[in-house]
Amino acid sequence: MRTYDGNGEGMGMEICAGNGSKIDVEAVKAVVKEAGKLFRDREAAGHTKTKGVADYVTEVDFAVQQFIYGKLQELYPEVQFMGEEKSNEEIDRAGLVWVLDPVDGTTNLIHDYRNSAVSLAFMDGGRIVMGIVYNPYADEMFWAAQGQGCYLNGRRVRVSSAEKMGESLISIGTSPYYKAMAEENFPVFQAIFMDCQDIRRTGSAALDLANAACGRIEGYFERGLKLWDFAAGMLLVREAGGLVLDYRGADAGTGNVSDIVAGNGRIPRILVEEYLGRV
Ligand code: 2AM
Ligand code: CA
Repeated sequence: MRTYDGNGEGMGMEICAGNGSKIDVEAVKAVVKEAGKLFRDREAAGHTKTKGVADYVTEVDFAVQQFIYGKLQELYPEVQFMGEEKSNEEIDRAGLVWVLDPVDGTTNLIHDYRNSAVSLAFMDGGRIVMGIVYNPYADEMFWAAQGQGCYLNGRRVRVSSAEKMGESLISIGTSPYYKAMAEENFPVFQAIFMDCQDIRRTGSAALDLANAACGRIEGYFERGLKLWDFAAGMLLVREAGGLVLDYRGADAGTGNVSDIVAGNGRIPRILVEEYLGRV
């Protein structure tokens, strides 16, 4: 990937993909922001379907996906579209792909807990080259492109510099859709809780990663995340100077399902070495 006018987040910023396609960053952000208005529809949020254990979808999820899909198809018909609420069997990962989670934090949305986001990544040849996480409740737009840094509402952000567990706020992921793992997971949460400043459980992987990218939390981990949960947030964290690892301490990849340990430049290593490596 190459970028035009390489001054980070500027007007007229474009992402140039391998095949000559040009993505207008501001236009894509505008589409995502517009879609965020659909989160306000409380009636649609109340119309739910169960996809699996603790795994739900609402009419808001479908509406957001349909809106973004329609707009991006109009703007970039050559780019494939992977979305949580559709079949993705035909996707050729060697090409250009949007990876969308229309609502990350669906359980929060159902409860009007106001901690959910749109997560949109752009992949070129299997690599994530742009990521957007938008929290419509706080009107916070996180954006990163490969080699360009990470930005929150236009301001450059970086991960925190904490090096010790005792000064760290850690967001835990309970993997509620794999309840059988609770017996292994909860003792680990307890061990981490005893050593860190405090723990949080937010219900949105994309926002946990965004919050790590801008230094609000030092670490976040969860097993069995799907690519659309973490694709955009992973780039945010890395472009903000942080780590996104798997449970063995290797750099996390872009597989369809992954265990993720993310955060600043130090705490994810401690989490893997002292707590999670044994899971
Ligand atoms: P969602 O809100 O888009 O469903 C909460 O633990 C995190 O895990 C959220 O980011 C949530 O995304 C995601 N999640 C929910 N169900 C999942 C499933 N079946 N597999 C993987 N991730 C899931
Ligand atoms: Ca979702």
